[in-house]
Amino acid sequence: MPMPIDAEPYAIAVEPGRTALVIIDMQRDFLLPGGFGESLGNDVSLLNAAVAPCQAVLAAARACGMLVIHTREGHRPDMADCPPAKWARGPEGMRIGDPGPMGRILIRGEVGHDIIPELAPAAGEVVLDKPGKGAFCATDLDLILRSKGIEALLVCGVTTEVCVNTTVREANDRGYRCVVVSDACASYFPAFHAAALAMVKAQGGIFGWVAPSGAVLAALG
Ligand code: C5J
Repeated sequence: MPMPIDAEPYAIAVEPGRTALVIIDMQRDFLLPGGFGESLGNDVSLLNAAVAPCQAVLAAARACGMLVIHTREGHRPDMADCPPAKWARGPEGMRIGDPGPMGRILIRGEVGHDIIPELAPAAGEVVLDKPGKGAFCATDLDLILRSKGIEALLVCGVTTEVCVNTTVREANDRGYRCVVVSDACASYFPAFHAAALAMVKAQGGIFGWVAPSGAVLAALG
């Protein structure tokens, strides 16, 4: 049964069985002090506004049996999958792989790399480790989605202009219809958040649709 979502630039109907909720990088390393986000000089508290809307959309998606995918940006402990050009960002001693208060920054298996407890994945949900900003780069996400017959994505997470936007662009080019849940995404830069949402829905929805969590909840409800 298609669910119409009151979105911009126009309403979009999605079928729960052919739609996945993708929650991007709601990791301690981005949301809490001492992680990668802060190591780059950001005020991590700005991201926390997205937590409650994400929780609400996650609960609704679970209730209607939707496929849920949680992504985590990070690297192998030996950092074989971290390109030097990425590693070299940020001040020395606060780079990917360096020790921080939550373990080595952005390294798989460390406390900081994991998803915040408020959005902990449930048994059976997909947890997708990605080395890049986009969730399709060097991962099996496309294979998972196609194997499950998914054609539309509800996208939440952080940050709106980096990993959310990159993933939506990758997904759009692969033929998925994407709805970005505006208040369930956040950025260290409010202006970038607004611009990133505007880019998605501009020109008749050039990369996808944008809807607040209230509209998504009303549709899933
Ligand atoms: C960043 C992300 N901002 N998850 N990662 O480096 O957006």
